[in-house]
Amino acid sequence: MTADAGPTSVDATAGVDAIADTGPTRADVAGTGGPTDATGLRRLAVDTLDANWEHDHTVPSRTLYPHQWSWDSAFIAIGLAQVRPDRAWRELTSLFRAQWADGRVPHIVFNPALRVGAYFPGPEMWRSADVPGAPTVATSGLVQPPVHALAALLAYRRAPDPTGLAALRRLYPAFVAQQRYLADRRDVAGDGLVCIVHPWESGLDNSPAWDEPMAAVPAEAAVMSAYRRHDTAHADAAHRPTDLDYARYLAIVAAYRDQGYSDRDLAAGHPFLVECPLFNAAFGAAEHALAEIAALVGADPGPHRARAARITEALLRRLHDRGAGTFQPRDLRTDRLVSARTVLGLTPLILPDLPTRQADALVVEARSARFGVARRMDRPLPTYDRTAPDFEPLRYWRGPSWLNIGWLVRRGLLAHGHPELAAGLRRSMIGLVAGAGCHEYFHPDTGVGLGSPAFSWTAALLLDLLAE
Ligand code: 9WN
Repeated sequence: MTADAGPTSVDATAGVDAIADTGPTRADVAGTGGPTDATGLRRLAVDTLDANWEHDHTVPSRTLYPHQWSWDSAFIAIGLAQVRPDRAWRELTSLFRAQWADGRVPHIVFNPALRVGAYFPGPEMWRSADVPGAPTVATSGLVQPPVHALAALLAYRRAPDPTGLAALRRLYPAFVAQQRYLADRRDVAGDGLVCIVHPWESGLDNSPAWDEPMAAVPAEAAVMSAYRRHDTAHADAAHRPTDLDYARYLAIVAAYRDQGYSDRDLAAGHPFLVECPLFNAAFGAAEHALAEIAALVGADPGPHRARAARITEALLRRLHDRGAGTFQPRDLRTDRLVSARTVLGLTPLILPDLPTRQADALVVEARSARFGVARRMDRPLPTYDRTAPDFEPLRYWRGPSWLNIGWLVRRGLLAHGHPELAAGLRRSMIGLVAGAGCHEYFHPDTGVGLGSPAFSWTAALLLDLLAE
């Protein structure tokens, strides 16, 4: 198959029970655009990952995102571990080769072989070469949720051989440095949580969660006339962030870059400072994973367990909204929790030490009409409260369903004793790909495929779901 040439769309969230519940048997998926059985789905996923493999990493999409992305590589490694374990380790190794001297893992590692303009904003905007401690290869200066240690642990569990153990040994100090960077340099409020300095760091770029903090970032949509956006040449502009969003994204990048990406004095004037529940849940989950990796590689798990407990405690203290029964981002510029109910709030469920009371409240939120998680889901999990007046079923992270988010929430449901809900979510996610192919995201009502039709983490996480 050719990259970005997957099937387009159609409804098929029902009828995958045979695949979802009993493994690789024929499923009765009526009138779909994707394969109809587990073997076909697995083939599609492997073909997608193979087509997107680029010398030492996997691009998220050949057209929209032709470089290496940080949290994509983590999700991708989880799937690769099943079918191409050597590539799973190369994926993580190439990403961490671009780690900065301060420990930050950049959210984009640019492929120097690609032409200028292959992605916007490219290396000319980030200018990482000007920063002492940045690697030789050009990168962005931002980070993304630290899901890499968890991914490495899960990859190793799928392929527990000497090569994997050697890779864990090599990567362990890099994961520790990644966590140390976040703990030491990004705890802007001094409360034990990580602060993100750009919506791109959340991975859910234009989530309604960022509307309040973004409204305070001074920028005019008109500045975009000076640039050529790459994304809208490959995807419908109505499904992407707006020009005003992009103008603000660029203004925040410029502010951070012009300080040399130094994290000193952020509180004094950086235009976007937010504590995100997903980012911090990943930060805590990383310490849990590192405790297990430490035990495997002969290091001390104790400090990781202690840090994990402190992160969960800080999340509860700072981001838990008791009235709403969910977690909300905190805007550090106003010191207030944002009010939009997004799927970000459900993700602390991945923390195994989240107390039962708060975990139960999250399950209530997940099952509510806002998110619709059920044993038999009639619609996929949306990224935003589907009852909200500004729910947008087509626009990126403002409604559509994404597999990485469903995959995280499903892990959380399993961790907190809800196997039937986890099974319902899994069936719904497999149904999305059976219906539309390995799309980047999906319409949260119809399951129609949106964005890139050959998206790597969809393929990788599908493999993981099929193997369960
Ligand atoms: C900006 C690569 C990345 C994902 C993000 C997703 C999107 C980039 C973009 O694509 O972001 O980083 O250009 O829109 O929001 O989660 O890592 O797949």
